[in-house]
Formats: sequence, structure tokens, C-alpha cells
Amino acid sequence: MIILYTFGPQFGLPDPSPFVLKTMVQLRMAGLDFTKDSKGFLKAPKGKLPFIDDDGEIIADSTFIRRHIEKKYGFDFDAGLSVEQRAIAWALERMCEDHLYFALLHERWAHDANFARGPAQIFNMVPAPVRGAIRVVARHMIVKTCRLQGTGRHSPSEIAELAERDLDALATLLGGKPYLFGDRPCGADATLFSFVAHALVPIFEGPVHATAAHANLVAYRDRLMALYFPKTAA
Ligand SMILES: N[C@@H](CCC(=O)N[C@@H](CS)C(=O)NCC(=O)O)C(=O)O
Repeated sequence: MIILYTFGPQFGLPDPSPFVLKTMVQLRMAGLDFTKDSKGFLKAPKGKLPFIDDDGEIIADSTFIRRHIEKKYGFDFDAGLSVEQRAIAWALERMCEDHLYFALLHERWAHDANFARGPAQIFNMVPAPVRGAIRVVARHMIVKTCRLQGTGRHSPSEIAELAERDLDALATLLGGKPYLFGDRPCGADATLFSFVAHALVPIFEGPVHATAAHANLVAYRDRLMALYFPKTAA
């Protein structure tokens, strides 16, 4: 049995981490049963979620979890895609995970109102005497990470411009198709869905949320939510 280590539902989504949400979709795409454990963060081998325990084998990082599924279970997430489509899929995933992600992170953690409405709530399960201190330290670390990565050094309008270009690129490449490459979801749809769903979370305001509202991205989020999380979508 596979155990997926998660944060637990937040922000009206199955998980407040786009990487965990992506992994849930990948596991469901591959038809694998799994249970969720939202108390494993301190055991995370890379200090981040997600990671999985697959019958004692520990795999950390959503991309390596995908590789594990492909190797161990022989599931090809990109069956039927051309070499060129596989390359586009990889490039789009990297755009979401290594570029758009930081605008999203900055929007949620650096702005007081968004932080209070969103990330601050993740710590509600921490015992009261240390909850406040952990919130402050975690926020400081994430804001510093955004600065070290570079996004945190840009002005709000520059971050908006970068996020808008990412979301416009996704909307343009998706066009009127149900999924990235047509009628069937592929591996990259797990990632794209997750980041679009996160960008559209209505409790946040700022450049990512403001530029995410393309009609085709909203419909795409709804389509994948209904497919993989019918109870949340209902
Ligand atoms: N490359 C990793 C990224 C995972 C990641 O950044 N997870 C974040 C949540 S969105 C995390 O656990 N952060 C905790 C921390 O940095 O302390 C993946 O694809 O799984």
C-alpha cells in the first residue's frame, strides 16, 4: 500500500501544496490505491512534501514519485504523445514548478491579508504554545526563499507581468482542448491542473489570482476536479 504524505485539505482544495495535489492526481491517473497521512512533515527526507512510502520504499519529490510509478507499475503517463509533445509537457511543468510557483508562494506568504487567510491556517494543528512562533519562523523562511530565488526582489507589477505571461501561455496552449494534448489527460495535466487550481483559489488576491481567470483555465480546473476529486468538485 502506498502512503502519500500531505498537508491535509486547505483553501477549499485537497491540499495547500500544488506539488502534493499534482501527486494525488498522478496516483489516481495511474489507478493506484493510496492512503494519506498529514502528520509526516517532520519525517520528510528532503524537508518538503510530498513524499511517499511504497511498501517501505521512500520516494520524495513529485517528479521522482512520478518516475517511481512509471518504473515500478509500468504506467506511461504520456502514452500516445509524440517526442515533441513530451518535450513541451516537460517545459510547461518546469514553467509551473520553477517559475509560476514562486509568484504564487510570494503572493500567499509575503502579503499580510493573504497570509492570514491562507498559510497561517496551515499551522492550526500545531500546539497553541508554539503555534505563533512557528508561524513567524515559517513565514520568514518562505519569504526569504522567494527573495533568494529572485521573485521576491521584483516589484508587484513585475511579478504580475511574469505570472501573467505564464498563465497566458497555459491558456493559449490549452486553447479549446479538454486537456493539454487533446481528449485524454497526460502526466503534465496533473501539474497544470494543480497550478491552475491553486492560482484560482478565491480567498487570495494579487497578481497570480488576478491573471488566472481565463475562461478555458477555469473550465479545465473544473473538468479535472470533477474527474479526480468528484467529492470536492460536487
Ligand atoms: N520539487 C518538489 C517541491 C516540493 C515543495 O516545494 N513542497 C513545499 C510545499 S508546496 C514544502 O513542502 N515546503 C516546506 C518547506 O520548504 O519547508 C516536488 O516536486 O515535490
